[in-house]
Amino acid sequence: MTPPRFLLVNPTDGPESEYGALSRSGAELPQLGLAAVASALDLVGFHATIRDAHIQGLTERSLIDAIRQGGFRVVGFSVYITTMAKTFAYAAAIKRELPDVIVCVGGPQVTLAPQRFRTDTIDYIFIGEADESIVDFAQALADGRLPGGIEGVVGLTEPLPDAGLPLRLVKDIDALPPIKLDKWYPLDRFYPAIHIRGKTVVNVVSARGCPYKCTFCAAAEVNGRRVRTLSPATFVDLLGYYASIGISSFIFYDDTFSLNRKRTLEICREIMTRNLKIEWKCFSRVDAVDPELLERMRDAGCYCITFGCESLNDKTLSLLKKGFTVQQCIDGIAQATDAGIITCASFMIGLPGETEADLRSTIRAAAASSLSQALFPVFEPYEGTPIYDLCHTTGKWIVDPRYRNNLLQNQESVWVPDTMSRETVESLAQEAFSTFYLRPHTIGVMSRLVWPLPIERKIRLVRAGFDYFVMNRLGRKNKAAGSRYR
Ligand code: B12
Ligand code: SF4
Repeated sequence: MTPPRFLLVNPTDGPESEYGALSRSGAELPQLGLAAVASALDLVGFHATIRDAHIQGLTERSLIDAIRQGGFRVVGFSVYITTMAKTFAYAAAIKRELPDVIVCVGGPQVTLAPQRFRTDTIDYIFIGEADESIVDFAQALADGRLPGGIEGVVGLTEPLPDAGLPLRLVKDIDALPPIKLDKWYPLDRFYPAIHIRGKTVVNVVSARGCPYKCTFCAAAEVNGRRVRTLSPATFVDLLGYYASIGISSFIFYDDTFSLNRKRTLEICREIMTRNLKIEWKCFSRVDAVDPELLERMRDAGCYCITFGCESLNDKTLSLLKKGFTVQQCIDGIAQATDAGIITCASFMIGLPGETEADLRSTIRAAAASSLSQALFPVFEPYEGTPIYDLCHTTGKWIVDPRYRNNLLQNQESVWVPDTMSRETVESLAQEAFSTFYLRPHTIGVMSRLVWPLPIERKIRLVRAGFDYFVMNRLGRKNKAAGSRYR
């Protein structure tokens, strides 16, 4: 039997479909999940090719042509909430023209809502981490068997309980092959968010899983609560590999990079000992940093941290089960600023039970803080998270949640709480951005931030500001706001 060849697709339309008027500030980065799957297949000798629809272009026609020309037997899509509709359209096109090609799906949205993918155009659904299940799957095909009974994989004819299947997670991620993105993607065609330093920027993950129970977040539902880590040496080997091919700027996409203080210090020490001249940005929690740790991180190249604050209102933080208080947010941000690290915080606007007064207090506190950057997206409930269920009794949907709820473009509401009107939520989201970015402190910080950036990113930043603060507003004035969910 000829070994099956895999075509792995990121079906994204790029930041335009995710961020609307803010798309110029957004990123298109190589999809790590697909690269993990491709690396696992490659290690055991199966062929895989990755295609990013935004960077490399993709239409239904060109997809069919690519499958024919490449002799691919399996096409796999990595699905986020934003790419669900596109995935269904591509899958239908494949089944129309090439019914013998096996279509499979994996990724966060599939793990969170597997039942949505129970259609006759999708042959196999992968739940959880697929680094190991994809190998079992490929081996079955190579042996001439139809894959069946594989943990973490459901075929069209196999039962899928309403509650879904247990996640398949990799126990020892240190034993997985390193994800070397340059093997799979034309790295120079991707681009990071506007504030990221460096010309070619690479995203890496050093741990999987999150022990926290924030009610709005899908991270633990996708990668489980048990944290599994790469050893500091393995992780820094990967950074060293990229440095050896001329890449010195990184985004560490761990959910909470400094979760384990000792390990974080070891990674920083390893970077310093090897004298790697790199700079990196990471994501963390305000209660997972302290002055000494932050200084070590800065010395090892950390120039920016994004904190998931979500709100600067204790009532809302408690509803979200964030596990920290407003004061801890203010302190964590101040400590990072004192260490000379650029700080960014993400907030959400229009949460269940939130009132206009609550939101105004968050906006005021963010504007009074030492934060360098802040994001104020309208809250979007993700299926498979605890807050999603709460949303059914505490507000109303603007779009039909059964089919898609990624209306977040241009900060438009997907769902609004009973405590505020849609107009109030959307205008407060705009007000938050204006209040924060048009204050002298932010303008000063942004100017210093922008100075070392490559010229094309400076231009993107200016155009993003123009799109958001001028064009988006003009567009909005002409648009009647009302529910599109019937
Ligand atoms: C990095 C990241 C991003 C980055 C980079 C994405 C990229 N190009 O890789 C950026 C900033 C661009 C991003 C954007 C968004 N993200 Co994001 N992101 C993450 C983050 C922090 C890590 C993802 C990651 O790289 N993990 C490491 C890899 C190895 O794991 P993985 O991707 O899960 O892949 C494994 C499995 O899922 C599976 N798998 C994945 N793909 C495939 C494909 C096949 C064929 C198979 C068989 C298996 C398979 O196997 C892989 C290996 O084990 C997660 C949080 C988390 N802990 O998951 C959120 C997360 C995935 N993002 C989320 C969201 C909401 C978004 C946005 C929709 C935000 C927005 N409103 O715009 C956009 C959508 C992007 C898009 N393309 O459509 C949600 C997912 C919710 C959902 N239902 O989709 C998460 C869980 C965070 C959260 N808020 O709860 N994101
Ligand atoms: S918001 Fe952050 S800390 Fe909370 S569950 Fe998600 S990844 Fe973990």
